[in-house]
Amino acid sequence: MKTKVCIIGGGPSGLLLSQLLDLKGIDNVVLERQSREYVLSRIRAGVLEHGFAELMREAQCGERMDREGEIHEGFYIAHDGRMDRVDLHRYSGGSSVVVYGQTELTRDLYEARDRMNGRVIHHAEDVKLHELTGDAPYVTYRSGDELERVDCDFVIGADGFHGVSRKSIPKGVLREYERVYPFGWLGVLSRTTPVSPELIYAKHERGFALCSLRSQVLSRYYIQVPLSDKVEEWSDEAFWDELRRRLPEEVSQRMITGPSIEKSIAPLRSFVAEPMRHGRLFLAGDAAHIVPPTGARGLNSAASDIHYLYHAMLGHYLNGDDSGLDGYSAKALARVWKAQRFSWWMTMMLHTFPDSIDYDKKLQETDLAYLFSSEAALRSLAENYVGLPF
Ligand code: RFL
Ligand code: PHB
Repeated sequence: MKTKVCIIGGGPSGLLLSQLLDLKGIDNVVLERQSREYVLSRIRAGVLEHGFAELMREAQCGERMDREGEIHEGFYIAHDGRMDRVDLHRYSGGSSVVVYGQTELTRDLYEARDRMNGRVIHHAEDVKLHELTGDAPYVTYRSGDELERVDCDFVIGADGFHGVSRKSIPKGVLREYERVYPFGWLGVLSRTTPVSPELIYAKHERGFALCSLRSQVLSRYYIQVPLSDKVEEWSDEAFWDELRRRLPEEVSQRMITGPSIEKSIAPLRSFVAEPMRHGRLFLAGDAAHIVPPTGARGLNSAASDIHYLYHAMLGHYLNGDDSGLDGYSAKALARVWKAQRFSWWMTMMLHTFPDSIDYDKKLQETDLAYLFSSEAALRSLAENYVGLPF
C-alpha cells in the first residue's frame, strides 16, 4: 500500500491528525494494534482546553462536544477541611475548559473517519518502522498471517507511551527524562449525580482525591493509592469510604454513591523524549511525553503536537515549505516542558508523599496559602490550566 503519511496509533492523537490531513486532501493511513472497541473502552481524560476544542471543530468533529460537553469556568481545591475556588474565567481573562470525555471524543473522531472513508486499520500487529533516515521510509505490520507493507513520505508515531515508534529511534539519538511518582490513582466511573458541578481537587493527609465528572449523571472519582495496591483489593464500598474521608465534611455528606462501571489504577509518571523527530519519523502525544494527570494536561499536550504537526504538513504539501517540519521538535518541546512543569507542580502540591519530611509538608501548605492569597499566583494557575497558547 502507498500513502503520504503513515500514522501509528489510533488513539486521539493519531485519529485527529488523520482527520485534519484528510480534510486537506493529504492521503494517510492509521495503523492501530487494538480493536476499536478496546480503544473506546479506555476511560481517560475528561478536561479539554480551549485550543483542543478549536482543533476538534476544525476537524469537523466538534458538534457533539459543543452540544454535550460542559463549559467549566472554575474548579475547587479542598484542603484543611475547606474549599477554595479557582475562578478560571476571571483569572485567565475570560477563558474556560470543556469537560468532555476522551472516550466520547475518540468515538467522534472514529465516526468522522468512517464518514470520509478514512483508512484506519485495526489489529495491526508487529508494526515495524524502516528506513526512517532515508527518502523512502516504510512500515510493515502483520494482519492475521499476512505481512503488509506501507510505503510513505512520513511516519507519525502516535502510539502512546508503550508504542513501538519511540523505540525505533536509536538509543544514542534519543534522550529521555523521567520521574516516577511513588503512587497511582485509583479511578472509579459511576452512574451517579456528581457531588459537585465543578471539579474538586482535594489535598488530604490520607492522600489526594479528585471529584470529576463526565456529565450530570456520570461521575468520575479518583483517590491516590500506593503502587502496591491491586484494583481487585478495592471493593466499591472501600473506595467510597476512603473518598469520603478525604473530602471536607460538607462535600462527603452529599456524596451519592453507586456501583462502579469502571475501576482501574494508573501509575503517575512524568516523561519526555527528545528530540521528537528522527529523520522522517515524528512523535506526537503520549509516545513522546507523559504527565501525571493532576493538571489535566496529557491529552491537551497531545493536541498541541498535532496542531504543530498538521500545520507543518500543510506547509510541506501545499506550499513546499519545510520550515514547520524542521522546527517541529523544538516548538513542540517548548510547550511540552511547560505542561510538564505545571503538572509536576500540581502533583507536588496536592499529593501525600510517603517519604516527605516536615519541611516538605510546610512547603506544601505554604504553596496553597500563597496561591489563595495572591492574584498573580491564581493567574498563573488559571493560565496554565486553561492551556497556554499554541
Ligand atoms: P493513546 O491514547 O495512548 O493512544 C495510542 C494508541 O496507539 C496504539 N498502539 C499501537 N498501535 C499500533 N502499533 C503499536 N505497536 C501500538 N502501540 C500502541 C494504542 O492501542 C492506542 O490506541 O495516546 P495519544 O493518542 O497520544 O493520547 C494521549 C492521551 O490518551 C493521554 O495523554 C490522556 O489520556 C492523559 N490524561 C488526561 N489528559 C488530559 O489532557 N486531561 C485529563 O483530564 C486527563 N486525565 C489522563 C487522565 C490519563 C489517565 N490515565 C489512565 C493515564 C486521567 C487518567 C487516569
Ligand atoms: C478526569 O475527569 O478523568 C480528570 C479530570 C481532571 C484531571 C484528571 C482527570 O486533572
